[in-house]
Amino acid sequence: MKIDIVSIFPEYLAPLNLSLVGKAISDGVIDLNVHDLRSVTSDKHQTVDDSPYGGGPGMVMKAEPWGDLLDQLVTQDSVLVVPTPSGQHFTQTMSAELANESHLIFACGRYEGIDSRVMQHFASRIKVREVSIGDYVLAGGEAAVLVIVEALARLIPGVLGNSESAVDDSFAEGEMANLLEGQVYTKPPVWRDLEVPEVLRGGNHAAIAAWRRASAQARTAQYRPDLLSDSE
Ligand code: 6GU
Repeated sequence: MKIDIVSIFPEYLAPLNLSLVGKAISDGVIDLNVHDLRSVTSDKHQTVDDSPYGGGPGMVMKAEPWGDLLDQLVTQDSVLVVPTPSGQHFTQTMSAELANESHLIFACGRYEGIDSRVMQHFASRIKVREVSIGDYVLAGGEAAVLVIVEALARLIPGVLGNSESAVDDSFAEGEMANLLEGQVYTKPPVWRDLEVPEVLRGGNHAAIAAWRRASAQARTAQYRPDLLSDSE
């Protein structure tokens, strides 16, 4: 998969070279490039923003630099992803959809957002998705892109090893679908007087599966009762 990220703070994306995404990049599974929006400006101050039409506080990112830089990156197969608190909620389903694409371009807005004509124009050429990672406001799209790229990268075939498979994840498909993951334990069997549940230390696989399901249901009831079906 090819990923291009456009930002006025390209250094903000440096952590993508670490850990799981970093490994996928060095393995050649992901071809990731970060671009500085200011590289296409030609004025002395490398201006990328201006005051909003209609008045009001804050600044809006200008259409011209975005159009010029995106023109260099866009191909027939590109999907333009625009992180914004006013976008569609990012979910595991959307993550899997994006993981299936061959080319993602992330446009990181700052200030009050990007001139809407940029999204309108590129929507007539390629798929455009405006995406929010939750109900809170960030100062810019960069932190959201770190979240979205890490979430989708682990769904690309070959990125996770067998031992780290994504099939058991909270929000994955299957028997535990729509339940949060329950409690997990490792050695030692007793730590500060706290014991690992007896059933997990035995070899009864049906009993272990039942215990895990009950643990997942209890956690879901505590934190996300909205996810529980009537039968649960
Ligand atoms: Cl994707 N961007 C910004 N700036 N703020 C957000 C967000 C995205 N998602 C939630 N808040």
